[in-house]
Amino acid sequence: MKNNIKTRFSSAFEEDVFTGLTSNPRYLLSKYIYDKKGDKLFQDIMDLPEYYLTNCEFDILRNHTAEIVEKFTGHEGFDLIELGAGDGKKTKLLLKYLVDQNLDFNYLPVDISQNALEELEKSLKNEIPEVPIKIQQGTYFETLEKLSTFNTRKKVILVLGSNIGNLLHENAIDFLKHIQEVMSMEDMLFIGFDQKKHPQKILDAYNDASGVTEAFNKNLLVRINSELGGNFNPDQFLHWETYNPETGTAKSFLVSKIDQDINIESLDLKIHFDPWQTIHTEISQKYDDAVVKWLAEKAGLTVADCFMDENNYYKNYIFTK
Ligand code: AVI
Repeated sequence: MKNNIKTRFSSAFEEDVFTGLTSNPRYLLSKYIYDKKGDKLFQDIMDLPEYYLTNCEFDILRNHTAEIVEKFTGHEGFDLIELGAGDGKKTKLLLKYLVDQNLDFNYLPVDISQNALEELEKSLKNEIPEVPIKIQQGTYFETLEKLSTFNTRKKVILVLGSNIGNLLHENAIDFLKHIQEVMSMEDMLFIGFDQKKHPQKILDAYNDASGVTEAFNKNLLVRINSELGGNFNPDQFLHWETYNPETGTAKSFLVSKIDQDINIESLDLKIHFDPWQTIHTEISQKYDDAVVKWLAEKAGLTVADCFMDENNYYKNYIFTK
């Protein structure tokens, strides 16, 4: 039986879509939002007035550059390893300062996409050509392991953008544990956590007036249509955001507006939606100091420092071993 199921799928995407859409309640994994179109929509989200996270983190890095960099520097220089660098807009602030101060460092952005890394390298060569960049194509943990085997220099690992918020606590602890395992006593993790705040502010950030986040969420359906032969009509689904101020969890859903049948050819799957039946698509967790401390300690790490924006909307923490 298990083997039969295995041979049905030719990719993890197929298998995960099948599992999610045949579960009760239905779900799709948010990591699949990010194809070329999803990456572009996320870039657009980061420019939205409602999406405060980017500006807050930018302000923290701009207003505390010297204090932050002071913590980074080691006896023999350091390697700045960024997990999920994106377009590097915020990191460039730090890089510019490091170059201006003539500090001994290498910048090692890690990404699964060679293309994204080459774009980043190209833009850095134009904007701050003095940055010693060594792009690292691969998965986060394989690359971190490789880097710690060959290198004994201090590692400063950057995880910006509250990316950890897309993980359930259990998975966030695993993620931090993996990082902890490759850290030496001198190394540090500099990581962003979006904070609990007025619930309306959070709801607005994930349900913007111009509909970019709606398109981002619905890109899951668009992708299933184009890659797996699905016949979803995204207009027949509502983008719906909830925020639970007690747990700090923002959740995105797609809600069927009508009674409808969906066919996904390459999965040989037909599913029916009753009106208002849901697909859960993403969590964006919000934190407070106590929860961040708990996560760090569960992963064998200590909170060594913390920097925040003037509204306390967002915080970057330094974790050490
Ligand atoms: C990438 N991640 C941290 C974003 C977030 O805030 O959860 C993804 C996102 N989803 C909707 N808007 C932005």
